[in-house]
Amino acid sequence: MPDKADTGISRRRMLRRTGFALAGVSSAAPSARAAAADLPPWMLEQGAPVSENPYGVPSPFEKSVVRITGGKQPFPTSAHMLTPLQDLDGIITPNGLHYVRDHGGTPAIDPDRHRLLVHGMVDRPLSFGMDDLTRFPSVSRIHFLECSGNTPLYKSGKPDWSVQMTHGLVSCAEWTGVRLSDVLAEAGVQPGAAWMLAEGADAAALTRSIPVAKALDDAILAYAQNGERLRPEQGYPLRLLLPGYEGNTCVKWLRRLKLGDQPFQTREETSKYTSLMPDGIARQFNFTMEAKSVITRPSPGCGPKQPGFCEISGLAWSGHGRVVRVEVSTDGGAIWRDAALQDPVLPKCLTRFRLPWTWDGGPALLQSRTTDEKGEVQPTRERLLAARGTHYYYHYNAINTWRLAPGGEVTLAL
Ligand SMILES: Nc1nc2c(c(=O)[nH]1)N[C@H]1C(S)=C(S)[C@@H](COP(=O)(O)O)O[C@H]1N2
Ligand SMILES: [Mo]
Repeated sequence: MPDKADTGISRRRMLRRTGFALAGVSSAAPSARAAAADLPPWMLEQGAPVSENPYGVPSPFEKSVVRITGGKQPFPTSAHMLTPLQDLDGIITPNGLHYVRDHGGTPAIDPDRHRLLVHGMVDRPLSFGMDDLTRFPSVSRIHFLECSGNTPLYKSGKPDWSVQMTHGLVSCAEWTGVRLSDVLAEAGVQPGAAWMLAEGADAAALTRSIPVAKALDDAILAYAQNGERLRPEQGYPLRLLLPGYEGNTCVKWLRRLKLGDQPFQTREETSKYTSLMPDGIARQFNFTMEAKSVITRPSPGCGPKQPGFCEISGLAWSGHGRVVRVEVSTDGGAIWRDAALQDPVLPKCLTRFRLPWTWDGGPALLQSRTTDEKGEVQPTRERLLAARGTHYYYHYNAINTWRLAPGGEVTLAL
């Protein structure tokens, strides 16, 4: 263990290296004794009784950390609310900040009256109440959820778009529920059943066809999120969670699963959520979210205040599995350096990356590029557009560029 003097020197040296002016701080501050006597007002009276807030809320000083909407919707209940990625640390999205995408508003469902029907190509059609479902063994897993419409940058984007605007339709939570494979085993999936229809109990009755192989692999019927029951916006009391699959397949307010031998060709997989290729052919069933990353700090609205030490931090994820590498460039892609991946690094989960950097005060182009365990490397925008054209709308996963100007202002660059 280093002695006191050693620690002091190395700490001072570290602060000098990273650009913090230690001397400036101590000369402006009062002496230690005066500071101790100069008690802040919140030490001079009792604090508020916690019973005033039986369900806690964030500090009023954090009131700007909220979801925002990305723009006007054709219908008020067809809404989306974006996660403030620039304000969050680690990988977990607090429940009140999880992104929301509703096609027909958020229904108010009484859990005692909610049922899940399992029927179609099964030996025993079954109807479950919430109490029946929670009797199955539970599983808890941390996974990201991303809307396939996240990052709408195929055609264009505005320089002042924040990371919340460009990437805020991704969030990450610890989901608890029961294995769908356990519930399907109870009903008995018949041979030849290759697809499963999943239907929501909202006014939109959002409905999608899912390959049975995915349902039997890692699908969860989730009833809890970060330790508490799902929020109404996230599908209370029950949602389907398909790790790594596009958000719209993770049907909220789940009321029905029907097994069949072919896809059901619902609105959400014919008119919507298909991908128009440059040759004019629309591709259906693009389920898996590809390797993607973004720098969350610095980002628009959160530029460095002065030259010197500036940690570059962000998030990386892939629907194929684990993130194995994140590289960061500060010069628009000429030189790449490996960022540190912060534990835990889990499959189909957000991964926090960090790179220590000293900003010289000059212009910079900040980019991150991830590689997943399947070997998929996040493409440049040029490569993505060459492959998909500009009629494509969903699954934009190109390398993102933030332009840092000498004053410290950060803007989106395409
Ligand atoms: N029943 C139902 N399920 C739904 C939706 C919906 O509108 N109704 N929206 C889908 C879409 S498009 C996405 S991206 C995810 C969003 O989940 P979240 O609102 O919990 O973030 O839920 C999906 N499941
Ligand atoms: Mo979505």
